[in-house]
Amino acid sequence: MEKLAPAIAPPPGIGDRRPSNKAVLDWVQSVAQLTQPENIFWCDGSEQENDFLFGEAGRLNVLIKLNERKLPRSYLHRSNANDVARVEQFTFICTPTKEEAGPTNNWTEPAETYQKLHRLLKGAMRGRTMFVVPYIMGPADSPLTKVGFELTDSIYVVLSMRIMTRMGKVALERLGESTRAEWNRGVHSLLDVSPERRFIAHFPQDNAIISVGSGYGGNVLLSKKCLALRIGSYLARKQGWMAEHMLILGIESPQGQKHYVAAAFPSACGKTNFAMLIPPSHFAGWKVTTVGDDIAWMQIRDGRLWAVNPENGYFGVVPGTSYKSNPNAMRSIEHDTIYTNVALTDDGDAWWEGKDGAPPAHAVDWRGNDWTPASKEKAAHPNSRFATPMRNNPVLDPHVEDGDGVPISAIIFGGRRSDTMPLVFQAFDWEHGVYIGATMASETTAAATGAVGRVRRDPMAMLPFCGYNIGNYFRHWLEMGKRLTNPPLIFHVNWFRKSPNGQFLWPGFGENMRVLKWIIDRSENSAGASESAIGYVPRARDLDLNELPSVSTEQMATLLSVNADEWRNELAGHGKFFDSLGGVVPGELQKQREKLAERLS
Ligand code: GTP
Ligand code: SPV
Ligand code: MN
Repeated sequence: MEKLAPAIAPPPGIGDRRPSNKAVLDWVQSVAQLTQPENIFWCDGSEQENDFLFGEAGRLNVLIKLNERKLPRSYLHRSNANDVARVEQFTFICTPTKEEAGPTNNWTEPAETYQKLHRLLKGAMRGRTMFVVPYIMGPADSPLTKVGFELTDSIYVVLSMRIMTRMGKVALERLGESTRAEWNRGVHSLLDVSPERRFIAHFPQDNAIISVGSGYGGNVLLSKKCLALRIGSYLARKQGWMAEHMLILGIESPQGQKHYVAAAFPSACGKTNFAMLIPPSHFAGWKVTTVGDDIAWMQIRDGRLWAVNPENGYFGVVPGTSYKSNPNAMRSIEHDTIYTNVALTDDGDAWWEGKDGAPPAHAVDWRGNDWTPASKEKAAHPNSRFATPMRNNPVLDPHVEDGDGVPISAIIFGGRRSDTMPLVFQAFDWEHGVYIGATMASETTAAATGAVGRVRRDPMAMLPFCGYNIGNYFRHWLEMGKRLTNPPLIFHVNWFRKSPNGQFLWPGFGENMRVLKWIIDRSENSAGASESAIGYVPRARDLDLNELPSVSTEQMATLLSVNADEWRNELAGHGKFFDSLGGVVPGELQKQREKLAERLS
């Protein structure tokens, strides 16, 4: 916890490189006048600056240095125990009218919200340092790339932003001198880290974000969910592109044929793991590479959809990560990583539930309390996370810096469903695919505060991230489909179907390659499927299941089954969801639901 961290005093040459854009300088001055920091630290993203700030963060107990031999240049951060995940109930879209925010967002009136937040920010940085963090989202030379500035009183935020974004000089160069340039204004203050004074407010029309009262990742790294998804989706519709909660991966055959796919799974439902997949030994010569693990910005070129990853690092779920489940993630977090809310072993190592090997005999848990294997509490918080630069990833795709992006052959939706949803199925066409995305659901996870394991509709995995009216968002998807002459095929996957005794039926992780291979083959027209009421479903013989010993024939049949009773329930769920949106759902999607009902009857 760092709420009490006092102002820092940088030596000459550090923290004093003021940008020259007049609009930025004026805005920083106005926020400083409001928040009254002791001093302003102008970040340039340099190595010296980073070293200095890590040193200060250690000195001020904002970060704990981990064992240098085991985890070089890596640190542990503990957030406040009341502040461990995204807070959807305190997240607001502040458009001039409530209709623009739509039925799925919390809305408050912009002028009133500014007033309320400015009251909270008044003098909030007294005795502290305000950091100015310039950053870009997207490769330096991409037409999609956006400039953002985050003003924050948290050193943890600054150090994390340097991992998660391209930060510093590169942003000032991209911005230039024009006072009319488009850039995002982000203001963050910890205040007193109280849930009573915790608000994440977005002003899409102003390209502005104000986040107060939290010090936890997704609430305060304003580049990520706030800019790249909420404000991003709003800009994307206006400007004719897409901002999506999707991983992007490349898959290359032994013959050198390469495809890219993008996949939208809700928070903590497997994007990072899928994006770093290592094919099982049976798939000798196949290679999977990561473009991105959480966010895709996509545009149309030559009738195809092209995607860039706007981020520079991964803010990934730690628990369950091991050399067995995700070796590439493990290698990525062996150095230069900030861990948040994991346990600390007596020899300065990081530990979490699901890590390889035996648990330590003693550790300090994520709250800072003593922990032993006999403890009832978890050592690491279920939503503990790593922030690690993407260059640490041993399978980083070589085209990750390409400004034009990579061409997408397939879009995959998916969620955590114990029942109903088969392992994989394919939409009949784009419009049907949009329906599948619009009605997808998932059991809730620890990534947001609130109940875990409750099935909720999460359209395109964007429920918490769509920065405008969800009906218009669906319309935008339908419009994009009309402009695509060579659209990606659309699929739905479910790694999480369970047997009646509650065991996962599918081994998942690397074995998901078998599903990915079918998806790729379908886009090359070289794999079979049977046509069902819900879409094209592979038969067991259409999948490569060789050397997959852990799944019996009966299990496989269940995994691929479309159960009529379950689907009638599912259909009713779709209807209830559409009704709950109060008339904003496009007619095309209502028609899709009627067609599904007919096929099921
Ligand atoms: P966000 O960063 O919150 O957007 O999440 P994400 O979608 O990137 O999820 P991630 O890959 O971090 O996975 C979250 C959890 O799901 C972890 O605990 C994983 O171990 C688990 N998981 C991922 N893939 C699989 C799978 O194929 N099968 C099973 N059973 N669990 C999986
Ligand atoms: C998610 O919850 O989808 C995340 C983590 O990717 S956070 O950045 O905290 O939102
Ligand atoms: Mn995410």
